[in-house]
Amino acid sequence: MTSILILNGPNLNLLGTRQPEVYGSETLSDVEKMCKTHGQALDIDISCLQSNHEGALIDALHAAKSKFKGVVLNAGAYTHTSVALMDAIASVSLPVIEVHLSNIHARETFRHKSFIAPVALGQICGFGSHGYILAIDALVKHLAGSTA
Ligand code: DHK
Repeated sequence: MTSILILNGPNLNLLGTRQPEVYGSETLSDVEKMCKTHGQALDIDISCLQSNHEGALIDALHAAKSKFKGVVLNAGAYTHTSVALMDAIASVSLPVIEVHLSNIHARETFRHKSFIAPVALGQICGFGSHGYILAIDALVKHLAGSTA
């Protein structure tokens, strides 16, 4: 069965209470449940992980290589700062889709730069939690195409 990792970075554990006007009122657990339910409908296995630590996210990407067919990644603020995460994604050669709840391009200029984008399959932002569903669908379609 195809398996996908949903990987969330710093502060996303606070979803629901963290700036709901920007990030929405759903909790991370709500978002993860929604992803898992969507996975069941598509007959794919969805695993979820969140960490506030850059190294833990890198370790998760390294480990993902042998366990998952692709990753949906919201790296939070590390998106805009982390060469190490960019290198980890490039090193594992797994398809990674970058997701953000908010439209990072309509926010402060420091959020316009993504170190993830150049090594990601694509970027989805501005659609709230639905972005994770769009990313899963895009990844599944990509994986079907790459094995056809
Ligand atoms: C989440 C964060 O934590 C921010 O640091 C990013 C992203 C945007 C989001 O919209 O999901 O800048």
